[in-house]
Amino acid sequence: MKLFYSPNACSLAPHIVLREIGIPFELVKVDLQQHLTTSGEDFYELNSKGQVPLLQLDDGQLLTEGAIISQFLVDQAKRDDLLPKINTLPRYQVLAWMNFIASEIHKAYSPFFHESYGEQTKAVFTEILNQHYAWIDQQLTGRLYLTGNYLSIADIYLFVVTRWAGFIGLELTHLKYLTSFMQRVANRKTVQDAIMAETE
Ligand SMILES: N[C@@H](CCC(=O)N[C@@H](CS)C(=O)NCC(=O)O)C(=O)O
Repeated sequence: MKLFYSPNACSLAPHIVLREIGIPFELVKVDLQQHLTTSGEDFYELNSKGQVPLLQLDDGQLLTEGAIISQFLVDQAKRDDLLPKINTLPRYQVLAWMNFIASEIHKAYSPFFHESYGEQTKAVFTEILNQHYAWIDQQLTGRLYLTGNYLSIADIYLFVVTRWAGFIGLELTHLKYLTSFMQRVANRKTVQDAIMAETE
C-alpha cells in the first residue's frame, strides 16, 4: 500500500493507523502548493480533489477521505480495539467522533492555513474551536480516551488535528484533560515514529 501524505497534515492520522496495525506500507510525499509528488507526478492525476491523504492499494485502487481510510485500514487488519465490530453500538460511537472531528474540528482550522481568509474570519473560528475544545475537555473527564480507556481511530484523528493548535497559536493548556490526552497519545511509539518519518 502507498499513503500519499504531506508532513503534519491530516494524512498523519491514517499514517499513525498504518503503524498501529503494523502492515507494510510506503509513504509518498506530496507538495500541496504545487500538487506534485516527490517524483514529479501531477497529484491531481491521482486524486482529482488534490488532497491528502490518498491511499493506493497494491492493485492500484484508490481511496480518499482520511476518516474512511482509517476505517478501511483497521477493518482490513481486524483491529476491533481501534474500531469495534460492525453492528455494535461502540463502533458507531467511535464513528460519531470521527464525523464530529471531520466536520466540526478539522475544517475549522482551514481559515488559518489559507491566506485568503481575513482576521475577522480567523477570530470567529478561534471562538468556534475554543468552544468545541472546552466541550471535548469535559467529555474526556475521567477517561483516558474519547470513548473510554482504549485508543481508537477517533483519538488518533483528534490528536492529529489538535496538534495544529500549536501551529496557529491557539492556547489549549488550560484544558487539563485534553492536554493530558494529547501527551498520552504523543507518548506512543507509533505516533513518534510517524512524526519522525514525516520530518525526514
Ligand atoms: N475531506 C478530506 C480533507 C482533506 C484535507 O483537507 N487535506 C488537506 C491537508 S490537511 C489538503 O490536502 N489540502 C490541500 C488542498 O486542498 O489543495 C479528508 O478528510 O481527507
